[in-house]
Amino acid sequence: MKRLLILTACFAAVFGKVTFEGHQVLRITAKNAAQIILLKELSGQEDFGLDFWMEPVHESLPVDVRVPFDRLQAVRAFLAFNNIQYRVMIEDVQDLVNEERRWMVKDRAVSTDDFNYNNYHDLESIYSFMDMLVDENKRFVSKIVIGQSYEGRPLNVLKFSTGANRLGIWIDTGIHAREWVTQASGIWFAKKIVKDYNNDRTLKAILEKYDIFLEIVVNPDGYKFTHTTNRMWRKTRKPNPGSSCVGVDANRNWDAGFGGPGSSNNPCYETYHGPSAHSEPEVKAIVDFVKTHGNLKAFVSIHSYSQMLLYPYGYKSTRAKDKAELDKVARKATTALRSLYNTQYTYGSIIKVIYQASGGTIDWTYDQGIKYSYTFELRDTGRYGFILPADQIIPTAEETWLALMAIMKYTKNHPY
Ligand code: 0X9
Ligand code: ZN
Repeated sequence: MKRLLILTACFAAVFGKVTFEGHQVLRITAKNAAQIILLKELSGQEDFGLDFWMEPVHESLPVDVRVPFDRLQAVRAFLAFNNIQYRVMIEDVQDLVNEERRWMVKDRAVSTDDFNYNNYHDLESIYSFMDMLVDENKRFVSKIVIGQSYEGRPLNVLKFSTGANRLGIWIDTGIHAREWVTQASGIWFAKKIVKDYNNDRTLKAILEKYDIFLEIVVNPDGYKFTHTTNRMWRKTRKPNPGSSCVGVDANRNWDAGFGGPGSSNNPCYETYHGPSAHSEPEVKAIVDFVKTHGNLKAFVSIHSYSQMLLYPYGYKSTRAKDKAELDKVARKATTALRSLYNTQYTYGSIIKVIYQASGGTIDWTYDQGIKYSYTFELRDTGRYGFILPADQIIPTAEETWLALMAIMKYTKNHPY
C-alpha cells in the first residue's frame, strides 16, 4: 500500500496533477467513545490513503474524511459493520476542484482596483498584488521580507503604518496551504485597510497607535504545490530525511507543548510536528519577527474551515490566565461577524472547542506575552470544506473583517 502511495506521488511529480475523481468526503458521526476509538484506528493507518479533514476526537464533533474512490467500498463496509453513521458531504471532490479551476483565470490586473477579489489566485498573482498595493500607497504600505521558504520564496509581510514607533497587530493567512479562502481573504483585508483608513474613524484610530502586519501567504511552497500538483496539500514542502513523505504541519511546529498530544511524530501524517520546534523556515521567520518586534499586542492566525474563533490553549487544558477577557472579546467579535450575513461561529479555547493540538501558533504567541492571540477557522461548516466556492470569498472576508475590527478596536482600547 505504501508503495502504491509513493507511486501515486511520483506519478504526480512526473505527469502533473493529482486528481480526486470519485473521491468523496464523508461526514461521520460517532455515537460513543467506542466508535471514536474505531475511527482513530482508521485515521492511524497512514498508508491507507484517507485524508481526515476533521480528525476523530470526541463524539460531539463530526469527523470529515476524504476517501479515494478505490477505498470507498472498504470504508463504507467498515462503517456499516461497526454501525457507525455517516453521510456524503461531497459527492465527487474533483467536480468541485474542476469548478474552482474553471473560474481561475490568469489575473492580468494592472492595479489593485481591477484585481479580482472574488476569485482564487496563484502565488505569482498574489505576490504581484502586494507589489501593486505597495506601489500605489508608498507612504502607508510597505513590504517586509521576513525570511525565505524552504524552496527559497520570499516570505512577504505587508506593513500598514502611519508613523514611527507604533505597537503592532499581526494577522496571517495561509499557514495551511489548502485553506484557500484564507489567503483570498488576506488579499481582501489588505485592500480594505487601504480603502478604509481615511474614512473609517475606528480604523484610523487603530492605525494612529498600531502598525498592522499582514502575512497573506505564510506557506508559499505549500500554496504553490496546491496549484501545480495537489490541491489538498496542507503542510510545508521540506523533505523529511529517511522518509518518502514530505512536509511538516506548520501549526504543530511551534515551541508550545511541542511534540505533545494532537501532533504526530510520523512524517507521513498531516499533523507531523517536524524534527524540532521552529524547524520550518516559514515558522522560524515569524518567531524571529515577533521577538525582534517585541511589541505586538494582538496576533491573529487565520485557518479554515469550521466557523470558529479560538483562543489558547490548544496544547493543555489549563485555562489561559486571561480566559475571561479573551472569551468576552471573542463574543464581541463573533457577534459582529454574525451581524452581516448571519454566519454562526462558535468560540472558546482550542482544546475545548476543537481538540488538543500541540505546537500551535497562538499558544506560542500567547506564552510570549501577546495577550490577544486568536485563531479563526473561516467558512464553511463542511458543505464544501477546503474547496469553498469563489463566490463566497468576498462575503467571508467582509464578515471576518468585522470580527477583526472588533479585536483590533478592543486591543486599542485596552492597552497593557
Ligand atoms: O488542526 C489544525 O491545525 C486546525 N484545524 S485545520 O483544519 N485548519 O487544520 C485546528 C487547530 C486549532 N488551532 C488553530 N486553528 N490555529
Ligand atoms: Zn488550518
